[in-house]
Amino acid sequence: MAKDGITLVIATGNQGKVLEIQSLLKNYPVTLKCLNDFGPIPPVIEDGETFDDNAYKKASFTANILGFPALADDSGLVVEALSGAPGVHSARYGGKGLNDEARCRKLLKEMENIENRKAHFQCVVSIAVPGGPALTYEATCEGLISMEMTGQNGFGYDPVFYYPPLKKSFAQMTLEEKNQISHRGKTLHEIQDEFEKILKWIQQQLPVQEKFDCITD
Ligand code: ITT
Repeated sequence: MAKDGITLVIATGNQGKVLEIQSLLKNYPVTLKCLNDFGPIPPVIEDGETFDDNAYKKASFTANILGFPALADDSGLVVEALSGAPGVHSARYGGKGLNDEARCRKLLKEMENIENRKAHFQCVVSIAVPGGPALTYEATCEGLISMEMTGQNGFGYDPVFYYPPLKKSFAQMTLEEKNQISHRGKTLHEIQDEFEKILKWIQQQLPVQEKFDCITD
């Protein structure tokens, strides 16, 4: 499918998300850019109380600063036995200094001796235009917190999130397998279904480019 004039910025600093979103939108008529294609921009303060709040903040902040429509994802792992933690704080669980592996280990430690392993990933995607409104899509994926880390693929909590229908952790899946069933994959599939309408909506929101004639003599 030919790309058309609309540029959409994938507004995330998380490379794992970039790869999944690029793969899900690669055949659609839009030019995808990521934050690395631009100079450094200030970080968004993610102080919203919900995934919706934070997704909207990231999308509209990026669209306003860069002047292009932007798509942001706010997501996280919601664990039933931990009253929904780490939830909206998934990226900062355990404190700022931890990496993905240390956060997984902390979660497994918290879950030691807990029988109820039920959890779900939640994803909210917001698509915003500069200075204007935003569209919101969301989906979840149910699974279990495993007893140990398994698999090498993906990012974040993938090694501790076991998906019973495929008998694999997210980190044991290929990108394509994960994108079929994950919270982000399902959200992006909904977006794919409406993509033509979304592109029309974006076009209507963008200011009309004025044309100026040059005087050459
Ligand atoms: P951006 O805000 O720049 O998009 P981030 O990583 O900080 O990057 P979030 O604030 O949405 O993103 O935090 C989401 C965290 O939830 C993420 O860092 C992972 O730890 C976890 N997470 C979300 N989706 C995941 C997935 O598909 N697999 C594993 N962990 C995931």
